[in-house]
This record gives sequence, C-alpha cells and structure tokens, in this order.
Amino acid sequence: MAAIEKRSRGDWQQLDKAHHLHPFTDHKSLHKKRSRIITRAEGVYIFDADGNKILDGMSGLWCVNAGYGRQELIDAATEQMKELPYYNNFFQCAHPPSIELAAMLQGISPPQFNRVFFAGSGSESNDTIVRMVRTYWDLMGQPERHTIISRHNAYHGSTVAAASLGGMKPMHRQSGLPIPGIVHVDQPYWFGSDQRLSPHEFGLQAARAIEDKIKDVGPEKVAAFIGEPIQGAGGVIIPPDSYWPEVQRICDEYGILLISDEVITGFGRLGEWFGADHFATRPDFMTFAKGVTSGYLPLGGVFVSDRVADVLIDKAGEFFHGYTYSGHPVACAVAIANIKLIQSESLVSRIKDDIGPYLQEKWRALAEHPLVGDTRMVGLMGAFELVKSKDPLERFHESQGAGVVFRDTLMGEGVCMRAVGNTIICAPPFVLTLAEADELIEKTWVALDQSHQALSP
Ligand code: PXG
Repeated sequence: MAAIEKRSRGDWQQLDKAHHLHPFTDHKSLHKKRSRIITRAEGVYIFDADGNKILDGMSGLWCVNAGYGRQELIDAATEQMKELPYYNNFFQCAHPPSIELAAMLQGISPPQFNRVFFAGSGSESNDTIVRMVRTYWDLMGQPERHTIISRHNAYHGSTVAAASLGGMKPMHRQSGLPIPGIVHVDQPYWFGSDQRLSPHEFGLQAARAIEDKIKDVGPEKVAAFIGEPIQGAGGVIIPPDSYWPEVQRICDEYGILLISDEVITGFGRLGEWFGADHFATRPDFMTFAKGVTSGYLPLGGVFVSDRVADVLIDKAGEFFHGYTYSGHPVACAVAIANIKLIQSESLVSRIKDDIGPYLQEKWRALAEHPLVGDTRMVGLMGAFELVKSKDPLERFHESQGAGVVFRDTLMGEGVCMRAVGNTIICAPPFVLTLAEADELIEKTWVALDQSHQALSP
C-alpha cells in the first residue's frame, strides 16, 4: 500500500496550511497564496500538482547534483534498507557503509584529510566543527583560543552554533545570536561595494579585514576562520582572485585554523571536487552535506585534517559529541552510489570543460540586457544582479521587490531560480544537457524582458 495518500492540490494545500510549519517562511503571507505542491521529478525537471513542468535551476536546494530519478541511488537505498536499515557508530561499533564511505571520501579530498566525522546535515556539521576547534586548542594548551571569525551575510546553517557562525542579521535578531566567541568581518562582495577599488585591490582589502579583526581580538585568542569558498545563500558572492590566497597567508601567519564550508561547493559544483581545490586553499576542516548524497537522503559531515585529528585522537580521551544518525547506513550507501555515479559519468570534469563553460558563456551574455548589471558564474554556480540603471549604476531599492518580480515571472515560464534581494542565483544539476542549458537561458531572456516592462516606471 502506498505510504502517501493521493489527494487534490487543494486538499494538500489545506492540510499544509493547517498543520505544517515551514522553514524560513512568513506563514501569514504563505497562507494568503498557499504552497506550491511539488509531486514528482525527473532528470532536471520538477512537476507540481497542477502538472506544470519546471526546469530546476537550483538543484532542489543546491543539492540534487546528479539529477532526479537516478536508479543507482534508489537501488543503493533499497538494498541497504534490507540489509541493515540502521545501526549506530557509537560504543565501539561501525558498519560497512560508514567505513567504506569514510575511506572513499579520503580518496577524493585534499591530501591533509584522512578522516571524516559524520553528521546529519550541514548545520550539525558546523556545530561539530565549533566543538572540535575549541577542543583542539584546549588540548594544545591554549584554552584562551576560542574565537572564530566568520563573515557578514555568510550562511553556515540554522542550529544555534551554525547560525552564530553565519552572518545573517535577521537570524541573529530573532534568537539572541551570535553565541559568545564568534565575530564577523565584511564579505568580499565587490559589486556591492562602492566599486572605487579594483576587484583585485578590493579582494586584498576584504581579506585584510580578517587580519585587522585578529589584531583587535588578540592573535592569541583567535581559533579559526570559517568561510564558504563562494558564499551561496548570501547571493553567490564570488570573491576576487586575490582574496583566498591572502586569507590563506593570514591563517598561516597567525597559526589559526581554516574552515572551508563546502556544503554547496563540495562534490564538484565548481568543476573541482571541492572549492578548496578550485581556490587552492589548504583548510584544516571542510564541512559537507547536500551534494554528498545529491540530496536523496540527509547526510553531512566534517573532513578533519591530520593536524587536528592526530591531536584529538592522541589527547582528547573521549570526545563527548555525536548524533544518533552520525554515519547512517542508508545515507552512507546512497552517498557511495552517488560518488560512484559522479565518477563514472565524469560529472566534475564535465562541469570544468563542457557544460560549465557552455552555460557560463550564455550567462555572461545576459549582461547585455538593460536590467542586468553584473553576471558571474564559476562551474555551475552563478548569479546576476538586477539593476534599475546601468549608467550611472543605480540599484533597485529592496522594497521594489525586483528580485521577486523576476523570480515569479521566470517560474511562470517554467524555470526555477532564487532571488536573494535583487540578486538572482542559479545552480542547476550537474547532468544539465546543452539543450536544457539553452532552455534555461532562453526563458531567462523572456522573463527579463517581461520583468523589465513590469518594473519600468
Ligand atoms: N553551510 C552552507 C554553506 C550552506 O549553504 C548549510 C551550511 C547548512 O546545511 P543544512 O543541511 O543544515 O541546511 C548550508 C545550507 C538558501 C538555503 O536559501 C541554503 C541552505 C539551506 C537552506 C536554504 O540558499 N544551505
């Protein structure tokens, strides 16, 4: 018997309104329009309860990298459910899926990583990192080194520690965050600056804000710096080329740990396995989630470098931390199948050499539209900025809702992207074909023209 009842769209909307609290949602405004009910998906397309076919330009929520309906992943889950649906990795136990996945992750990660710790999500993984970072410095005999530097507008998750690491002011306001010992510096968002510096100089300046903060806090108190290689939820902020080398220099000079939050950039999105490979950083931790299973099941975790893992193993005794679902066998089995699929279909090099450059070129050309002030894309992770005027540069006021106007218009054309203020962001599945890329771009042009009319005075 099917687990899920078949109902009409209206019935589902009614039940949803009555019983379901959604993540990151203004429920009053949702209840005025009702939810869009997504019922199924195939390849790069999702289908709603009205039968609309929508090209998913966001890979779900930056995660369905292998595309929908992949039989390999379905089979891996089914077989593992039959064999061992659950067991834990506590109390000196382990099971083949968590062991095999840990070894497999070692094989695709940069050389300083030989060990992983599993969690259920990106947020949990970043909480784990806060615990590990502070424990590491305690064990190193420097217990005053507890401050972690992050960036305004960063997104590192929604639990208390992860939201504190994040730099989203509205999140902080709602719950008395950040927790003590987490401080923030500006993000490397050149387009959002006054643009008086060249991108190169601006990147150096943004990195040196970290150094200034280290001096402010006191170098002996700073434990780590955390950053997404490219900020995702904050609007796909691609830093100038000068930024990450300078951040690495600063971390090295002050001996502080570098945390690369790879929840979005991990597993190929930028045309390399990890953002750290793309930007040539040498992080001490990498956070992962989302793309590790292509979103088919929840799984997250932390790559822990030898520098930290050796100390934890040698000196910590028991590390009092872990989750019921750390290394869940079914999620790990799906992750293994997913990574095998990425390898066998050469999806990472496809992004670097084929679909990536193809989409990037068409994406850049969107800058010719009068409404588009800046376009940027690395691998399959991109954004453009909606502007009121290009010369002189004038941005829309947030209250004009230009981003939402464009997003909704594009959805009407059958393509899903996200609006972050007036920045439109896009991260399609890795299996996007050239023809599907054409469709995505053509519909974007149509939606830009329509939005231009709607937004003209
Ligand atoms: N780090 C990064 C870089 C993320 O993008 C998390 C951590 C947290 O992962 P979990 O699995 O706990 O959600 C994320 C999640 C958006 C959006 O609006 C982005 C995320 C989650 C929800 C919404 O772009 N990223």
